[in-house]
Amino acid sequence: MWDLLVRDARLATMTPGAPWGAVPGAPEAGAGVAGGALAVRDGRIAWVGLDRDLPAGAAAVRELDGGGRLLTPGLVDCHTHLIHAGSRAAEWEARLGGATYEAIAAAGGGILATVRATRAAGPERLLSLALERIGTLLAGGVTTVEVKSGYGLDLETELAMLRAARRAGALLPVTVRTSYLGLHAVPPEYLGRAERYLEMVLGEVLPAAAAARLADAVDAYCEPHAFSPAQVERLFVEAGRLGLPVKLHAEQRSDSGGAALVARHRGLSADHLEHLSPEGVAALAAAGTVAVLLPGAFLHLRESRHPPVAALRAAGVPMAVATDWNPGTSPLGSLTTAMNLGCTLFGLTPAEALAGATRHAARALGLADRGALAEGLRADLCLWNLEHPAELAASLAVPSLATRVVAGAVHHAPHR
Ligand code: DI6
Ligand code: FE
Repeated sequence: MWDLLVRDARLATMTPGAPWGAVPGAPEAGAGVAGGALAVRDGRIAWVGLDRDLPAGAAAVRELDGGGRLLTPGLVDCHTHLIHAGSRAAEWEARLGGATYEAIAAAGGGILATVRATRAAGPERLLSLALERIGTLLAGGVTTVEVKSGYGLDLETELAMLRAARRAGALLPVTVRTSYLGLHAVPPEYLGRAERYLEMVLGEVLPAAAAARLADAVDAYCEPHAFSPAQVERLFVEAGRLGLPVKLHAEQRSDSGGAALVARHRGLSADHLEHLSPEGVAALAAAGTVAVLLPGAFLHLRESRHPPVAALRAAGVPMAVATDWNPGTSPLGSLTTAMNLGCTLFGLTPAEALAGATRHAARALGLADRGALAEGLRADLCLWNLEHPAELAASLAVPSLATRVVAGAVHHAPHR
């Protein structure tokens, strides 16, 4: 007896081997597998296949009629800064008028403007912002989301951000994974003393976040105007001592060697990568580190240099796509829109974009238990009011979601 059985669905399983994934006993025909069924027991996928191959006498407590509609793994947004207060719209206006991101940051705007607003917000406000924004992502089909700190930069506010993320994960039907991003910018009280700030991060905030189990991973921003590879390396060594995996904002505005650095530390992911070199591609491939593409930031910053998607593809580097939801460079709260931009701006195929928002995104978070429709994986599912899997990336509208299933529990839309 199963807990849940979805029948007559078009399956995009996103398992490896075929663009939209394979189904036991059925060839994938270029648009997912029609006439599929999927069963759930104890929050996990217990059976996937063709409706007509269901075992004789198969029964479930609850049945969902797919009605021929598309069933996919729940979406995974593996890179966000969605907890932040304040607005940076005026900076965007200034950039439209010709100001550069680095010049605005050097004048005390940029990340530090958001740090001021976030420090002033207080924990209750941070939680309500987190709930509202994660709610927006859930309505778009997200079932797992990563949330970074990095707009507090002091002990109290960094931990408050991570706690708000954890709390939101406990209150909403979603998995929240947290990353401690202490090396995001040098805070004003350490102006001109970046090394002292690094000592404080290594000596105080990182150990406190680890001891309170508030961080699932450690991230940093490696750019000439942020932190150097040598500084990031010290952070990664310390993260390794504490047993925390690492990831890195790398090669976004320049080739700083960040991808090779994070690969050397067996990092989960290298993110952005517009300026990634051939050596960086090879390093990611050798380490099995995921390349996370963030086309929302490329668009919002009006960049012209593309990440080397063809080289990453040729080298077999798994490519994920994420929103990078943040107030300065990627104010984007729709993962399917990020998928669309990944295709239209970076040249991903629609199937690569969906793999990038499911299987590869789960891997970028170190989660081996989700991201595809396969027996034994967590039953995080989306049933869409769509027919063809490419529609998810093709549309710039919020795609119509009928039902989200999270660890086997059914949530019908709307989810807010
Ligand atoms: N992610 C980041 O952390 C930076 N850029 C990006 O894409 C800075 C975000 C910000 O300006 O607040
Ligand atoms: Fe980011």
